[in-house]
Amino acid sequence: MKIERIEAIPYSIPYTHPLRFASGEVHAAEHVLIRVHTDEGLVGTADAPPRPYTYGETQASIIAVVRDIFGPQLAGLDPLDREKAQQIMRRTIHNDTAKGAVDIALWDLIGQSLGTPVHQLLGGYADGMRVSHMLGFRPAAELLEEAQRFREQYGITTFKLKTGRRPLGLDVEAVHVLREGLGEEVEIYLDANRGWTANEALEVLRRTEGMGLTALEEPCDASEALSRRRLVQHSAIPIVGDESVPTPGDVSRELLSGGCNAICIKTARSGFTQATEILGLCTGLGVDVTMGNQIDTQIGSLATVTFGAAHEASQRRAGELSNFLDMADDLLAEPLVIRDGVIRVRETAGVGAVIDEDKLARYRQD
Ligand code: MUC
Ligand code: MG
Repeated sequence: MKIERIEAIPYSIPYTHPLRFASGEVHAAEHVLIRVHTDEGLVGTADAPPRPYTYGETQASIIAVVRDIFGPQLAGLDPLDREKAQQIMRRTIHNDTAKGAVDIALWDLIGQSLGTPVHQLLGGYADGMRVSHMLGFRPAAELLEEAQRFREQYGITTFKLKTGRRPLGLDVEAVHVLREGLGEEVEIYLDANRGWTANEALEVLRRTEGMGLTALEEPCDASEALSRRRLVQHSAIPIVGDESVPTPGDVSRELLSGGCNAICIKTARSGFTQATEILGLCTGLGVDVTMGNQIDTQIGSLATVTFGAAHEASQRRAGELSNFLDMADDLLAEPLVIRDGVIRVRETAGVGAVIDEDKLARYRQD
């Protein structure tokens, strides 16, 4: 089996309401659908969600790097030669989301050609993951209403609260309102997307002590090296690296320099191959991981659960798998289902992301 060509299709699907956080906001999923075609007629599928304000990738940059660089360089390769594909893409630095999607599409082809679900090829540990729902910036009362609704409707009992606002009291109030309204049993953790300084983060941790928070993600820019190390040393809860650690090399640097002591893995930017390397690094060092969300569609969330459920260490914590619920529509032919707070992996060959072609025709922009 040989790779013939790689398609990169831009599309846009609106959100039912804007999702806001410290580093940006989204009103529509303006993503790129990646399709790797082979000479045997198999097609590998994945989703690339550009985050211009985080990684500098845009729809146009993803299309250009796939069309002009990765597509021609990978043509003729057997999708089973994963390490060759990795080495080819590694020559070009950055462009993590484009690389991640191509890698997932290649795994999809491998699974299809072997007639095996990819979650089994990766590790086959569990058949699903508990879901964590991400709450964007909103007034505290609306956040509580959203969390209660998601608990009732989907059985979700883990929430990631977007923070990083000033004055700090806004986020401190939101934590108190959520904890009082949701009770002790619900897990709450924070993600500031670099919105604070390390010292402001310490202040927030002081003002939320006793609230049972389980983690604080990307409190400040990782380049604030000394203050951030002080924060990590003084925090009673894990400080999670997210956008500071897109590659295994970044993970090593931040863990060894004390910039964080837990890692968010996102298949959207690491694919399955680099996510495996990052997970090995973390389990080897005894560091917790969370399966994060790059504001993924159902296609992206299916990839996250496929990887996350496959390994013991990545399914311990709830994975961020539900923000497709904020979208007005999706491209997946058979929608993902959240039942009793859990999303299950697909037992079909490959990853299982079959596209609804009518919807793709409606939302594609090329
Ligand atoms: C997160 O964990 O930071 C916000 C932007 C993005 O790319 O991912 C989200 C969630
Ligand atoms: Mg984050």
